[in-house]
Amino acid sequence: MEEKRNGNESKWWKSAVIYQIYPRSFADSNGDGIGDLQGIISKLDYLENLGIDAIWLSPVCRSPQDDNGYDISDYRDIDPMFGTLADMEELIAEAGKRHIRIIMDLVLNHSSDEHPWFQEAKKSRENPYHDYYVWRDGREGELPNDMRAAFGGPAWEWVPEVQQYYFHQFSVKQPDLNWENPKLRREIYDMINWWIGKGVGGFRLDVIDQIAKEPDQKITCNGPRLHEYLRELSRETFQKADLVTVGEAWGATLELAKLYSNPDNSELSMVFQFEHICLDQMAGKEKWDLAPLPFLKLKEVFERWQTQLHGKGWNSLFWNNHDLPRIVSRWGNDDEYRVESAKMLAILLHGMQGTPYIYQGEELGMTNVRYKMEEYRDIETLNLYQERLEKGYKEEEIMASIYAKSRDNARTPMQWDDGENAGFTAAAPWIRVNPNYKEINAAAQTAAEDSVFGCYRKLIRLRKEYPVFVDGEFRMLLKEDENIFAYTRTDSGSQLLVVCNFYDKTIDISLKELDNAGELLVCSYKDAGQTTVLRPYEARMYWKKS
Ligand code: TEU
Ligand code: CA
Repeated sequence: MEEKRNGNESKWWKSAVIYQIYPRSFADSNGDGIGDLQGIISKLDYLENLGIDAIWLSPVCRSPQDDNGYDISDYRDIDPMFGTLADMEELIAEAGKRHIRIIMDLVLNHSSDEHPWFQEAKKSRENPYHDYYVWRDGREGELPNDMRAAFGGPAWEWVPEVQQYYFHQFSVKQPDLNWENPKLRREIYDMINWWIGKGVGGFRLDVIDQIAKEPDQKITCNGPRLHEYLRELSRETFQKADLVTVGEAWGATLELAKLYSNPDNSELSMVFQFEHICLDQMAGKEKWDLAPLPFLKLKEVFERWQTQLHGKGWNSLFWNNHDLPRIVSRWGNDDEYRVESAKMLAILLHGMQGTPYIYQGEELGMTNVRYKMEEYRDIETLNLYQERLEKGYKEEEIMASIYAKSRDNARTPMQWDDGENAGFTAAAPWIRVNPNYKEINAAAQTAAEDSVFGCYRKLIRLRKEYPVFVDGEFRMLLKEDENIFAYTRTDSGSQLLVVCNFYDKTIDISLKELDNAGELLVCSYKDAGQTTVLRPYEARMYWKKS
């Protein structure tokens, strides 16, 4: 008989705000230019002051760092670059004292080719670990099919020792794991339960919608056995503790999200879906093929996910992560209206239903960078540059795409103060610090109520104070308006009203809900201004008893 599952109705993570740390770029404690666990421990008071409830750590397990840790060679040890298992246990304990949970990033779709499993698997077809990975017979130079890897090149790599190809959706050093193999799945579950035993508060599941791949049918996302695997994974691990789990699912649709985040807790708490994130690229093209943001489409996407998951699942709410450009540069204004637009984007997102995620530096209004090519570090960016040069793209075209969409935009060091290297490290940083750190840094903002930091801290507190943030029903207003994003959230006893000018023009707003809007909770400007006029990037959030 299946264990009784506790439903997800009243879970802690429904009123929580989760902060993502990219450890390599957060805080360096030992002067090697790379962020580490002791560095994070030294910043827990800052995070407690911000008011967040959990930290999602990008991977810190042993890794050759081909993809900055998303290529794991030992799932049960910490990479010496970040510290030791003892440091990890100290971080879990110290965060716990501040009522902050630690969420591990689980990379279960693939391992590093330096993992002992793969080192064994490639020795022979009879090796007991051979079928932990996805192999196809063939002849050197005749690929099993024309599938391409996300970081460029074919998705197949020849291994002479076994006269076979192995499948890799990402880099050649990230061989895909074979989830059809129950022995592999058991190894994964045992490892997860080992981390649960260490007191982690949850897991982020890297490209989890790709684990049921079927390369012979050229299927990567949403394979036929995906939800079977997820239900088994949840049953064998996550349901044993009060955890939050969030799956990265670039291929998620609303219907699939209802499976992933089913309130019966049969799979995960929620997923990161990317429909809004993919709007500013040319249809059917890559993220590098830039297009203006279709604002009405953005509103339609948010309205659909807010209304159709209400009571049927749970949304994650995010603009940023370690793979995405910084939102204030992408869809705000990182020049004259950087502060106002960063706050507007925060107010717009944090009024919605779901669990908000703050990516390190987002709470400061950190921006994108425009570096010389030799200053970029990300494998995806470096491969893109070479690939498009070889295809004959002009250098300035390629750089325009890199400035707009490189993952390194999110990976420049956290800007702590206006001292050397922005207080991130005493050594030469692994990647250059954004030169605007003298103006944009935590020290300049943590004491200022009207800073971007102050706005995020207020929004986090409001989510705990007003139940309507968690339970309120979403209703879009002014659907056809080309500049204003406005909505209400309503529960039995109150209403939240959010009105945002998404652009840099001052506009008059005519909205009956403004006539009796109630208390102004937060605004992207210091003063409230005129009720029916929205200044550039002006956002306001009102609350009233209904
Ligand atoms: O990202 C999955 C993924 O598809 C992204 O790499 C996306 O394709 C790309 O960023 C779009 O520009 C996850 C991790 O978040 C990413 O950091 C890893 O590189 C990737 O998986 C492989 O583990
Ligand atoms: Ca370090």
